[in-house]
Amino acid sequence: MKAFDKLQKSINQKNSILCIGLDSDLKKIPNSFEKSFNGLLEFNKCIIEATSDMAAAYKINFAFYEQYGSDGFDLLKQTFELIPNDIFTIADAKRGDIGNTSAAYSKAVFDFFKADSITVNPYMGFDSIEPFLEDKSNYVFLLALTSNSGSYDFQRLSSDGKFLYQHVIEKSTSRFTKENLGFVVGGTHAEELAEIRKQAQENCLLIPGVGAQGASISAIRKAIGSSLALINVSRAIIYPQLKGETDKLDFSVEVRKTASNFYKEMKFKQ
Ligand code: OMP
Repeated sequence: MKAFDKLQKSINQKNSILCIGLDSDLKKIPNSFEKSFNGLLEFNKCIIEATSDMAAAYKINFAFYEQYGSDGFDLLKQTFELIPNDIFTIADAKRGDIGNTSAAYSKAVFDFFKADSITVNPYMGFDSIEPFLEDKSNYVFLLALTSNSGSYDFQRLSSDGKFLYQHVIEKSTSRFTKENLGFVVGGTHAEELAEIRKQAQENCLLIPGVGAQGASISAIRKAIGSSLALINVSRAIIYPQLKGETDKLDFSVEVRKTASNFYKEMKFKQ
């Protein structure tokens, strides 16, 4: 099945645009989990089992796994395997390089990890993006306007009367189809989000920034209406506030409770 079809199916089946980010860090897992790679895998398993009926997608941030070298690489593979087959997956690897290097990155993400999609940095141009889409069933989220304060450093520089991120969207929507291309837009920029939604009406928007980075869900919802999008939440769901002595069951109950609160605000059809 094409990744784009799976994305739509996953959103429709769950009636959800909630994407849960597995930015899992050994230093931050609760004491009820062993401080080991097995413990970290169990932590991910608990989160997935507690939320898989609400999540339209899981985003796995490669950095949190790569920091552990070969153990992290194994963990990454095992984490992908824990995710039920019908749920859309995003390899948040932010790749992009000269053609043959991008082709190698693409093999790793789509053939080895079997992810449905990848985040790609567009800075090196179309020939750095195309290898990820050689197989037309893949899906790419291009960084457009990121959630961080550094997004003002380059992405908002203007040329020909437009910001750089607007050029990225305009040029890449005319080059690639909505079946293959989405954009990452930080929920912290709700005003620009509304304008980007108009510019790229049918591409899926991946919107991080809710929770730990403080973006407003209602402002995001107002900007995107009921269009195709995923709103990502990582830390605010996977590290819930636990009080006193707790066990794995308490963790899983709390993760579910927090995810349900986000889910209620992230129904696809409200
Ligand atoms: P939380 O702030 O903990 O919800 O995590 C946000 C997640 O989204 C992290 O995995 C970030 O790497 C990622 N992210 C951003 O925060 N901002 C962006 O502009 C883009 C991304 C991303 O591409 O996923």
